[in-house]
Amino acid sequence: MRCFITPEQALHAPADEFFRGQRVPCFENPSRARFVEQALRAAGHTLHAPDSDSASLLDQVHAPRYLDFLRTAWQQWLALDAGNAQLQPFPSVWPVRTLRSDVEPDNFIARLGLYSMDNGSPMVAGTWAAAKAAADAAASAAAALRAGERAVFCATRPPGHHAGPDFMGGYCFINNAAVCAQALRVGGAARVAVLDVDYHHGNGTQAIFYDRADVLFVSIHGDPRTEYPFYLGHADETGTGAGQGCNLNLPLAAGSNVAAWFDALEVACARVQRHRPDALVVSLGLDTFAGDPISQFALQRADFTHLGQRLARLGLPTALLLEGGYAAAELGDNAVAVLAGIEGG
Ligand code: SP5
Ligand code: ZN
Repeated sequence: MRCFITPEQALHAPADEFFRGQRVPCFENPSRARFVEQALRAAGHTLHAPDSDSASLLDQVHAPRYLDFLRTAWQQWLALDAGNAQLQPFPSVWPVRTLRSDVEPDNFIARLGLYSMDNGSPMVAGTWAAAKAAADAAASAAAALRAGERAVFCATRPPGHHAGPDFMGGYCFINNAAVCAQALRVGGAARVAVLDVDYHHGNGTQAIFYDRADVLFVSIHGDPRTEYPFYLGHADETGTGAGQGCNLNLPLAAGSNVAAWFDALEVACARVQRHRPDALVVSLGLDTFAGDPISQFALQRADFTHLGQRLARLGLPTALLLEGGYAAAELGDNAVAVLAGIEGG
């Protein structure tokens, strides 16, 4: 299978994030991509650098003022104080209900809050370069499908599915799945389906396509009543306007067993087929793994192969994009298991 990797991923290496009031080492770190790259090589997959530029697509899924902020955020942070080079900026204030988000504050931390959904998306000097490279891979995956590939995998980070039209969140900055889906549309696909199997609801992808009928969004995830991102991902979110009926959330209680997960996958696949898409984008979070340190589903290695086999049975040109998955040392073998299922099934 054609796989894309980005050396720039190593440039996004924040030291820590907040957990229970303490700073802890980032779960979403460069070792994840290294483990995946190693496992792909060992399994004989061909690895490529991106060969498409996502620049013209970014404006189609994100607000220009958000992209301007993201591109220059680190320079803005440094301009405040040269000592900031060794520090991670975190937001501490957000424009929640009754507050205005139309006026950009002059204060950097206030702008960071305006463009963030949480304080869980630490940023460093190389974040933009890494995020842009991952988006380039997503655009390249779409181009490869257009050129006749049946399946493509982006072994990239940072992930993207929590990033909304104008905000970062959940370790995500640019919504790679949205970039890929939009690239497929621009490239001639009349309808695209995005299937998000990450443990966490893909709130950003849902938001970007919520009013559109051309891009179906289907997600299987931990129930947001107890699981991140908490404020979106419920079953009654079905789309709006022209997009009414083109959003399907399948939340499962934290701790749900593997059988329940595959039952939901059947419902998801049936909905994807009813959309009659020309291509499929899979937000491939592997944090559904039993050994994941921050998630609570129970999939084992063999289950990832079964997932791949089920996806193959849809018979669609498919772009798979790595999202979460924090049992880093097992992430590569779990990703390879999905690809084996696709190629064998
Ligand atoms: C892409 C992706 O998977 N993003 C996930 C972001 C989750 N951020 C919140 C992490 C909260 C960790 N809670 C740990 C509970 C451990 N018992
Ligand atoms: Zn996740």
